[in-house]
Amino acid sequence: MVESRVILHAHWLSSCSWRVRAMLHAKSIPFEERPVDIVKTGKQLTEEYRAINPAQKVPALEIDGVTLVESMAIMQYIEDTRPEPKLMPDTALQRARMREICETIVSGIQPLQNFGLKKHLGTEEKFLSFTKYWTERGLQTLNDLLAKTSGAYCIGDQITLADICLVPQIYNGVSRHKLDLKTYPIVSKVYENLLKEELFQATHPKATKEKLKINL
Ligand SMILES: N[C@@H](CCC(=O)N[C@@H](CS)C(=O)NCC(=O)O)C(=O)O
Repeated sequence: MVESRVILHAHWLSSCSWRVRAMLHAKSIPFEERPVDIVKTGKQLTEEYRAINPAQKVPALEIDGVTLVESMAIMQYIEDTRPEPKLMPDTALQRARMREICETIVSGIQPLQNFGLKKHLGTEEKFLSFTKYWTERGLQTLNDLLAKTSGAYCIGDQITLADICLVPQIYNGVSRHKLDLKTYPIVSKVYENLLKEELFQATHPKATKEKLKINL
């Protein structure tokens, strides 16, 4: 394997960035996080950043001499190249269950609440009601899926990619969209269990903001 410095281009509060940050932490891969200001200055929309990620979004990961984009592709690459500790279940059925949860979040919720949509949805009010609707539908789906699969975590008692997708998305919903998790008791229980894990405390946006000395 080519050895090189690992650089995560990310935003401290971005849920997709948190997925990759957690993945790197779980696998004990040392990395440098380079902040991309996607909120105030819109650095992601510059030509300079486009050369890093053609989608002009975070995250992007420089690893093993290549640059990877799309958080799920990055997570799978890390899992494939650094198999320990294992973050995928053993059976094909459980891996499919894990991906149902990942897809519900990655395709079904996150893109429909990404703040990049804001300027295309007219008013703040329209943006908020649009994102709230799709997030709530997604959370209901997750609650139903978790009823079949969860133990302490999304898939039984093993931390998997599903948990790494779940925590950042629920944190977003609760902190930004002020969603009440009481309506989704299984999501709420799994989320609370996961938040206690060192993996999510160490990679939490607040810890990251402090570590990177980001002042807002
Ligand atoms: N499917 C992409 C989504 C990336 C994405 O939407 N990133 C958001 C932050 S979580 C972003 O960069 N938003 C800024 C924008 O859309 O301009 C992934 O999983 O990496």
